[in-house]
Amino acid sequence: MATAPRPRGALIVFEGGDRCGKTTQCSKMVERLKSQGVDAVMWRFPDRSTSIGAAINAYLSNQSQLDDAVIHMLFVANRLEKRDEMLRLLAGGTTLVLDRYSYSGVAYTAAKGVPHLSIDYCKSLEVVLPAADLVVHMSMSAEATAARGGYGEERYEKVEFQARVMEAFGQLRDERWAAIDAAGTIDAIHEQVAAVVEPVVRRTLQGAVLGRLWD
Ligand code: NYM
Repeated sequence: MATAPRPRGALIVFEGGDRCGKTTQCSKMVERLKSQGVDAVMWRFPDRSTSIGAAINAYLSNQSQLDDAVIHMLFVANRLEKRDEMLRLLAGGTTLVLDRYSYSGVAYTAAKGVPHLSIDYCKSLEVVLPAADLVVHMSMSAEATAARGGYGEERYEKVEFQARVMEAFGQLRDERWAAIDAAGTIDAIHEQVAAVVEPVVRRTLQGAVLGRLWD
């Protein structure tokens, strides 16, 4: 008797402004899924471990200056260089939990207000990437994140800019988005996150089709 193909993994994306607690929530969610027997891994974008990622890191830590279009392309390339591995993992049944994805790419660049780097143009560069099954948007005001430890160390960590990033995220919101108030305790936020993530993971394992970004 032929064995049924292994169901694909879910693509779960966490988005939000700087210092909103995404990384903490991503890793807690992955641990929770694993404890339930779900094959899950966490990735971060930018992936600073590649040579493209090293150039991005130098820019973010103010060690280099780059044209806005160039740094945008580097962020895009940093995701595209991971595309094959993402598709392979998802097809093999691994659930990927991403700490940032293309939504950050579009929102942070759009927040710069450069006319030739519009939201639609930025979106068009990444249509070959897989769509998220769920975007968990950790929502917090720019003023509240600014009060958190370490704020201001990296480029973009300025209240006025972050407020524009929040606005741009608002324009990307669609039916796959779940907004979570990121201002509570770590455990309380985790419970809210789990309540939106777990049904999507279950649904995906039951055979939901993997889409393409922005379709
Ligand atoms: N960022 C992140 C972008 O500007 N474009 C992107 O495509 C991505 C993925 O890099 N300020 C910005 C958002 C953050 C910074 O910080 C990455 P962190 O703390 O590693 O998430």
